[in-house]
Amino acid sequence: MLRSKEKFKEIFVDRIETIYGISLEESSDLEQYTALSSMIKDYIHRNWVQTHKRYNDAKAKQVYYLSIEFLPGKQLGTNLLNLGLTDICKEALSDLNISLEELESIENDPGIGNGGLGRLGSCFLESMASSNLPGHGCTIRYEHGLFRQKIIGEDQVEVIDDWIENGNVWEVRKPNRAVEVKFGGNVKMDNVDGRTVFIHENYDTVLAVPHDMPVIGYNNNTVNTLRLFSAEVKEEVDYTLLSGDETRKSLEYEVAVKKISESLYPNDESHEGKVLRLKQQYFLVSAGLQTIIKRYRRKGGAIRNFYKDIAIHINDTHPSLAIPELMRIFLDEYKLGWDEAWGIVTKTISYTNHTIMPEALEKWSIDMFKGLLPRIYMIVEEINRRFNLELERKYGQDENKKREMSILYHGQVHMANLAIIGSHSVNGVAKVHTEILKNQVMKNFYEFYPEKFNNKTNGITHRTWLLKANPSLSKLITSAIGDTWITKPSHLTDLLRFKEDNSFKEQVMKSKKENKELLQKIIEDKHGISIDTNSIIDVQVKRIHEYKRQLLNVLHILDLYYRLKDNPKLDIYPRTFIFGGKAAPGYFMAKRVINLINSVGKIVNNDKSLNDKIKVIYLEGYRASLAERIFPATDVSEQISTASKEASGTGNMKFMLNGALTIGTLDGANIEIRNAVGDENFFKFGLTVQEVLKYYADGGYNSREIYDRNFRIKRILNSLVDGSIFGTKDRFRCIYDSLLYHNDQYFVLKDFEEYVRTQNKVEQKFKDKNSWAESCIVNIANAGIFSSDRTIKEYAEEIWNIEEVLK
Ligand code: RUG
Repeated sequence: MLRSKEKFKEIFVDRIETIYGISLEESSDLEQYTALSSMIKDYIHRNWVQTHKRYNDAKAKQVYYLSIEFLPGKQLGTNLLNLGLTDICKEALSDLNISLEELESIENDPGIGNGGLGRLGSCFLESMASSNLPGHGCTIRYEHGLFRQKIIGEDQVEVIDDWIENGNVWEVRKPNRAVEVKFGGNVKMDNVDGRTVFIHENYDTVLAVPHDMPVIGYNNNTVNTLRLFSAEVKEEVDYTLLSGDETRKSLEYEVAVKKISESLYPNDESHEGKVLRLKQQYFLVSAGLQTIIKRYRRKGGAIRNFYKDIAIHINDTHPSLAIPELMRIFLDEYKLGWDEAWGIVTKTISYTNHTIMPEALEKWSIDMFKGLLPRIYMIVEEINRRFNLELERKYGQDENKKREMSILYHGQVHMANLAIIGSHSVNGVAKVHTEILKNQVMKNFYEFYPEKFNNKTNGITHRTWLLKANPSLSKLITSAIGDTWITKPSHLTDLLRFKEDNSFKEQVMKSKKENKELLQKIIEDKHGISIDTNSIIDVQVKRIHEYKRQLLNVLHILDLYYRLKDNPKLDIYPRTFIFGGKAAPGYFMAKRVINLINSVGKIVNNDKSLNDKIKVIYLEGYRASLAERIFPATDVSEQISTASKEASGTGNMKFMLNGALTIGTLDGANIEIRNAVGDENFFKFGLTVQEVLKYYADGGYNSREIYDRNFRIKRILNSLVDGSIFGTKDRFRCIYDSLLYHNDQYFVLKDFEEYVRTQNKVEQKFKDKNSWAESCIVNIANAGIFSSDRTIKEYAEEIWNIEEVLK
């Protein structure tokens, strides 16, 4: 019914009238957005029901992807695209003098994630739906996202991200499917019919209310589910009936409950912050598992077959309490014996590691854990006891093994160890990352359970990141090779036939220019800065972190600045350096780097003697929807992390897919990108993983020596503290000290010279338009293997053992 333009218009106008009781002419943009989205959602509902039915009829095994965050981006555009309704919607609205783009811009990006981990989850959900795979997501319905980033002066300022301020049209609230999650209290042991039973009492109950959002497959009538849980009180209290003390207690309880789903990543530096984070983790897994099992039982599933019918994936360690929670349900509620329960749990659960950064390998204090989750703690203790017996059987009394592999050690609960022990599969997210896990970080476990370890290189959904984000390039690709690439991304390699075709190359560059003009408009409107769309658009957008080395990029800009000041006639190709990304609110160094970038921007953008050869822009509020405007407009993708530190990266894949060339270290998935496109289409520099690890092991690096012998580095670093260009003395003292007095932990100075040399190569190549265009095409053509369709197929076949369910 939405397939005819006239019908579309009729339903839309009717929606406005029935929801708001006003005419189209009187309606605001927000009302139009809401009416449009609600009619699209209703349209989706039929396929949602049908998809459930199809899965049930086929008795299909289903996977649930538990993740403390997702990052779906705005839904209206994505849903229209996957339903094949974008064009008709655009035309119908245009007849009514309404712009679809403007309505799309009203929607807030869902604030339920913050970076690569969450976005990966959303790409996976899209690919599962588009591949007809029965797979769903579970997370928390945070009322507030991480924060909205403002740049005021040179600094990041954090503003509350109230993403549901106007409601969330796409969700369906399901209070009748709510479950209870229990915190605190104590566990009493009793004996019933000769069997020990564990009774959890005096606990606080939190109600987990599901809100389901549809995840729509591309053109295939499949609709899977992303389930978000909000924490609510079980019963509203009538305060008129309570005494003063009871009222206080009751109010405190209410506040504590609401806090659980109030905001993403509460500050966990303090003890309260840590307790809240652990509460969130348990809330997610307990609510998720309880609803999964209830549904399974409703459909007649037998617990002993659970692992044959259901796969549960834990995205990083955050949901690893799924292991003891599933044990609790099987032991206490379904009365299974330990061995049987453990057998089912470990065959059901699989785990992905996303980082080797020690601060992200979570550990909780045993005291805190035990107080908050007494029954779960008992189960963890028993898992640990049994695992230690296995260790002893294999290694005898080896204290080193115990220290490194136990779940409980030194007063702490080691979540990664729990995740490995309780899963049947442990995977890294790029080949080199998996090798580092196997040979360094999880070496002991790899020796103990070699069969569990495997690699699944990340991927991105090319439908969102190319078909939706870059319509002009998508049309061009389809005109050259047909449209099968949309569902079979490996077909993009057909483009290689055109890499020497001058007319095709011209069109690719024309499309890039158009995308640069679109981005230029956004930058002009938002920041009042005009950028040269003929310049090299050089972009680094990602979270701000020392290991990602935005600092290396900005030091290179300072070097260019000084070279231009030395010689205003210096022949460099104009370049626009664009940065974007949030720093964690408590991460001091990252925030100083933001300040440095903006300070450098102020200097270079306003210095007339530089003749506009370099410009520096910090894009405020980097998020999924803005990312869709950035990738298509980029020439150079900065992927310059310290080798070994970036587990995979996925931005690198989005840039490549949109025809940007990478300047990158041999880290994470950069290595696989380089292998795919060949050395001549990738600008590699920097220490290798082996070299970095060797320096860490033998302490053989001395950053001061580099400073002392390299005049350019000395000049740049001195400028950070001598007040010569940044006004105040010691303005960036902490950065200076980290590079010189803390021995440059991320090897910025060590890689600097090669980085600058490689940037010169980038410039030379850019001047040769023909060769640049050819490399762009080679990058696009080889991006198919980095589609999440490929990744998800590997997970489905090699980890979850799920199959596509066709009509
Ligand atoms: O930093 C990693 C990225 O390298 C990776 O591409 C992404 C998805 O696998 O996950 C990122 N990550 C790791 N986000 N959070 C963590 C640690 O919890």
